Parts: sequence; C-alpha cells; structure tokens
Amino acid sequence: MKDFVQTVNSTMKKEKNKIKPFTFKIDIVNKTLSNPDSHIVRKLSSMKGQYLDETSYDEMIKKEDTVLYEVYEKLVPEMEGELIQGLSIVHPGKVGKEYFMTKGHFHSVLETAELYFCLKGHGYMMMETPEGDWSAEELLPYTASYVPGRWAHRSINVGNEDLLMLFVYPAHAGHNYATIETKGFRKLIIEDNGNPKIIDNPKWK
Ligand code: PAN
Ligand code: ZN
Repeated sequence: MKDFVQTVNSTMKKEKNKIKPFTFKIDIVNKTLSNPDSHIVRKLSSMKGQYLDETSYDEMIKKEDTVLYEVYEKLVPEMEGELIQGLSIVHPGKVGKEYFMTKGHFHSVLETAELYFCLKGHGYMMMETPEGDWSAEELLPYTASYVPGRWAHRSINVGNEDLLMLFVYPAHAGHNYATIETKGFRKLIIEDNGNPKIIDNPKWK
C-alpha cells in the first residue's frame, strides 16, 4: 500500500453548528493524539523526485517503502474562523545525505499562516515565498515557529529521534502540493560532517 489517510471518526466533516468546545491530549511517548479524526502516513514512495540523491532513493525504496512521517489531526469545519490542529511526527533518517522531511506545501489560500510548536526532537522549518525569499528556522523542544501567509513550509528532521510538533492553521487554508512537487524548494538541508548544512537545490526550477 502507498500512503494512506485513515479517517478514524465518522464525523470528519463536522458541521459548523455541531462543533462543540473540545480538549485533547498529546501523548509524546506513544506519539499520538487522543481521539484523532484522521491519521496520515507518508512513505518514501510519495516523495519521488523530491530528494537530491536519486540513486540512494531508488536503492532504499527497493528494500522498503519506509514511513517518513505521520500526521494526526483534529478536524473542524473547513471554514474561515475555525482552526485545524494536529500532531506531526517526522521520523529520523536520511536519503543519501538529505534528512527525512515532509512533502511541503503552500496553502491554497496563500495568505493563511500557521503555527508550529516543537514538542520533541531537532529539526528545521524550511520556508519560501513565491517572490523568492527563503528562511530555515531551527526547531527545538518548546520553540514555536511562525509560518506567515504566502510562505511554503516543509519540516525537516535533522536529529536522531522523532521530531514531534503541534501545528495549528486556519481551517479554510487548503493545501497546494503541486507547486513544490514541480519546482522543489530553493534550499535543501543535508548532513555535512555530522551537522546540518543548508545548500542550494540544484534541481530547483
Ligand atoms: C501540516 C502538514 C504536516 C505534513 O499539518 O500538513 O506537517 O506535511 P505535508 O502536508 O507537507 O505533507 C500543515 O502544514 N498543514 O497545513
Ligand atoms: Zn501548512
């Protein structure tokens, strides 16, 4: 099976007038949320063409379609005014010298922002705008990273353990994956003598 998106609760598309206040617990030991509405599992096969070292990618995938990251979400009506929140777990590892990372995306409603709060691990939030600005913000436990509207974002795990983050974004934001799938990010993060190093992406279009 390729990636999968599992709808855990049948109330995924909750109606605005039916949503009630709720509280949820993040379990950083078992790496899950209480009563998630969805669980997304992304594997190596969904990242074809995204990693720089295609030979290493092909060799790895021949052996196993490794799980790179997982996302649990609490879903709310996908409308302005509401907030979607969840837990992202990027596993540690590398394809060649490049660390495991999320696909990355712009929000379909470009001007919508997002907040990430790092709970565990060591990573970077790689960001860029359509105008050509870029930024790589370091993520350590209890740091919060703000992704302004217009900024594409990708989480990269540069540590040896899972990178756990709580995220919150406007429920009407939507996801545009196609631009990053086609163009890539301007910058990549690779391991260089045991340390993360930001380099230009030679394949960036
Ligand atoms: C997050 C991301 C999550 C997985 O919920 O969706 O970290 O990354 P990809 O969506 O790029 O695969 C978010 O940014 N939502 O908007
Ligand atoms: Zn986002």
